[in-house]
Amino acid sequence: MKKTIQNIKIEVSRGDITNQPDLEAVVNAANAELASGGGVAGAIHRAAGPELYEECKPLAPIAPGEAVITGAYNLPNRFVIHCLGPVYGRDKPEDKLLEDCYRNALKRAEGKKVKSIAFPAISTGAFGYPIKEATMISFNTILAEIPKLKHLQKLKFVLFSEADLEIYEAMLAEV
Ligand code: AR6
Repeated sequence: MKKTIQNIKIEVSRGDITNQPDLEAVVNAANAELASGGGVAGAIHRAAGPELYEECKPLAPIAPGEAVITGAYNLPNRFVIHCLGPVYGRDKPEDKLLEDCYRNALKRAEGKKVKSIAFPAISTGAFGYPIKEATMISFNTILAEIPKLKHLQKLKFVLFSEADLEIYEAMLAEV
């Protein structure tokens, strides 16, 4: 599903964040050490290759809500933006920290004049954030940031499961 909002194409789609060749940057649902791991972080580090972690090491650790940008190495993109989402029930206030993730990721993208970006559903896997609440936060934050972005033309949410895709599609239909 696609929609254009204030000249930015917003798309929600089911897929793998490591297979987004048309997008300049992909966002990693990272861990504080910016290392490989499970879920998105594991997939991104495996696909990018060991050089990604070499670039990440001196930038770590990061705190919940923070984002850093690196090269993408063997991924078909130019940049990886690593965000540390909040662990639901532990990192407080979790809604504000998740907002910070999306806002800081977009700031890092803007800093490199990124024109297109893909986001996974940050914090909704291993970190346990309920998907509906997290989806609402991601949309609200992105919609609030859009007027400040001069370079971004396309933003895609890449969802791993059909159930998550349906929640994102319902949200995009509403805005
Ligand atoms: N492409 C797109 N989405 C994916 C992919 C993929 N390849 N793999 C998983 N998802 P998670 P978090 C979905 O756990 O909750 C890691 O171990 C997944 O189904 O990757 O922020 C790190 O090392 C879920 O909907 O991120 C951290 O320690 C969403 O992406 C920790 O997990 C996020 O799941 C971060 O936890």
